[in-house]
Amino acid sequence: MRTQVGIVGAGPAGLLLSHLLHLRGIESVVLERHSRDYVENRIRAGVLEHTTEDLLVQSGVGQRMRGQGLPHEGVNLRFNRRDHRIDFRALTGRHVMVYSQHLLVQDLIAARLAAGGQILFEADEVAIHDIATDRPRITSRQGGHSLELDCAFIAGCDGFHGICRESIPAEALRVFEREYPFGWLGILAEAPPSSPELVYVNHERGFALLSLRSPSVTRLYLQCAPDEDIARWSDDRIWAELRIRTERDGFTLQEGRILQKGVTPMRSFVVEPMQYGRLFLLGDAAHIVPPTGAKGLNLAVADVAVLASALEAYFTAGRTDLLAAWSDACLSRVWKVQRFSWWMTSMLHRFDQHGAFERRVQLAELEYLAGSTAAATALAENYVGLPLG
Ligand code: RFL
Ligand code: PHB
Repeated sequence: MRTQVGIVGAGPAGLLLSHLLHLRGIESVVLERHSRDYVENRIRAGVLEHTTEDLLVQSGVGQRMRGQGLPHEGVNLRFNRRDHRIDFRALTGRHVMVYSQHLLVQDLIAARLAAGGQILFEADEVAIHDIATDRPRITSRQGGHSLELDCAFIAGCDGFHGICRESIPAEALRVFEREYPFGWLGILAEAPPSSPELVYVNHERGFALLSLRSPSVTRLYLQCAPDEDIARWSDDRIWAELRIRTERDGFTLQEGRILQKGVTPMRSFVVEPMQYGRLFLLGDAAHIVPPTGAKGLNLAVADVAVLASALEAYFTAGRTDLLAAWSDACLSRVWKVQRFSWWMTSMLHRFDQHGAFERRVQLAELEYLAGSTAAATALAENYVGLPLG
């Protein structure tokens, strides 16, 4: 089999790249290790920047998001049992869109299949070869048959644990990494949101986050140990801890049946460059941010948007300059977003090694945000999304 761009991974990065390439008349094939049902129901991100929202609408896959997504014009920071609202509309003129990542994945799969696109689900033993040459190949096994795909380029959209990044010689990459001494315990619950907007809580027992998915389903997180045993968290214990951390006068936590629970470790991670020969690494394959800034999916979308234009310039005009500049163009944004995600994480979590001095400094930073338009604007413009260019 031959195609122009072989894409490994049917997460948001791989699917959106395939869709944008199709709109530019460029062929691609997506290989995905899991089943369609699995990727369509994996609960992850929920907040889309306005640039992500605009790109989805402009490329014709924003219809359901526009109908069912919830535009949010601010978030709340809760500390010392009081709320301080960061007003995105007033400070930046923009909003974010709350829309589940798994719905976006469903929308993208539907659009690709309706346009005759090829997504090969349950592809085993995916391996990439000859990436330093101009004839890279992908091999795999699917339904007992072996498959070989000759490509002009390969897009590694296979997430943090994928095989593409590992296929690059270690000496060609520089890795930047920070692991945090905590994780997030996340639940999805059948309960109306306790607050119409997200609430990020700094509490002496640890961070908590109130988010939502719809008027009847909430998404809640608690800071926990990075290797927390979820079996030790009964539903009652989760609700009791959430009640303590989110306490404020006049606030009632809405509780309900817990539909799903899980623990996510937190890390910051970047590889440089994001390209080797004819292999490009996009999204979580190239970088991970801690979820406190709600940025992972949005960064993946930015990588994809820039690469789609560079590949278009190559296939329609033979230009290689944009492909050569792609990694640097992405990394400039990646590092700004890393900084923001690290900063939000540092400001909002409990660090066991911190003493009374660091705790006072953390609270002073939050007070400063609550009282200064300049500081609140810096948070707001990063949260709604920096410009793509
Ligand atoms: P994905 O989504 O991990 O997709 C990679 C795909 O590659 C497949 N794959 C392979 N396929 C074939 N062969 C192999 N060897 C393969 N190895 C892997 C996988 O099965 C998968 O289908 O990466 P992608 O596309 O780069 O997308 C990144 C986003 O998923 C991620 O950054 C976000 O979910 C992060 N994130 C959030 N991002 C936001 O922008 N806003 C948020 O509010 C937000 N909240 C979150 C989050 C991530 C979380 N977790 C669970 C990590 C909240 C959480 C709890
Ligand atoms: C979510 O709704 O899953 C969510 C929202 C904001 C974050 C992280 C996750 O910062």
